[in-house]
Amino acid sequence: MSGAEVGGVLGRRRAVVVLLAAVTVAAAAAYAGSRSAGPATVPLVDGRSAAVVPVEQLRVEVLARYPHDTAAFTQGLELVGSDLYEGTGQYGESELRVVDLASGTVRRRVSLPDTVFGEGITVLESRIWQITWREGVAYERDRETLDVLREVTYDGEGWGICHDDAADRLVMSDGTDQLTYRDPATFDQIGSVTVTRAGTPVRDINELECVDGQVWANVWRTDEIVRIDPASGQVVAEVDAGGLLAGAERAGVDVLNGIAAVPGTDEFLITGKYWPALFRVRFVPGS
Ligand SMILES: [Ca+2]
Repeated sequence: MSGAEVGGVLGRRRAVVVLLAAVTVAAAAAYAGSRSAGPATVPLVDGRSAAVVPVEQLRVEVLARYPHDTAAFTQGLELVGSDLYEGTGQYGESELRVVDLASGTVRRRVSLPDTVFGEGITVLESRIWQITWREGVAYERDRETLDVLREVTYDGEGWGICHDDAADRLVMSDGTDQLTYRDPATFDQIGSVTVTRAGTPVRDINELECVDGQVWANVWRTDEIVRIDPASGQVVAEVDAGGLLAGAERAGVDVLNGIAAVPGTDEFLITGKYWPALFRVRFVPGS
């Protein structure tokens, strides 16, 4: 190859690099513009629209630390009195457990079939709903015996579930940006909403907790917990829950997952899949 040819190749390469850089800058500017401007409203299922709301920034204040079973692939978490109800996942390892909060001792446990991957749980007065990942089956259980009373089927995946006392409906996530509303007696779908933040859909909504008519949610593969207005689907607050485990404790653990309100307080319990600890926390302003 001659010097002229080399120069020509280098010149063309330089031109391509300059062109790519220009395209990248333009795309970034367009993205930043769309992010900063954002949509002013989000559509609602009834045809109306809601104004996009600002997102409150929260951080975690740790109040106490309890032991958590490092064999528990936590998928559902709710507290009733001192009984911590925990649903776990993985094929061949899925269970529903009743755990003593302070000691972490498992008081009662039932296993799911090896062919079923357990996901979220929610405790009603005398019953418990436990959903499954890709099996399309929800188990209705007796709260005392944990025995299965009934199995119902549903379409799509199952990730998180909670019972919205105020509206007397189940709220269910499926890994997308959708929350599905269900009849707590029949499990029939009665509505849905798209979760958005600053007008943009938020996917991977995972374990849920219904508190005072609001829905708190883990976002899969992040240390983020969001509070969702179930009427509009909008994220109204986001919690940075990073840094709870010390460096050495993070070996072998999976993601943050599991949020349970402490009834009668403004406190929550949070943990993660295979985490060695469960934290009693309060969400306070600050980023
Ligand atoms: Ca929960």
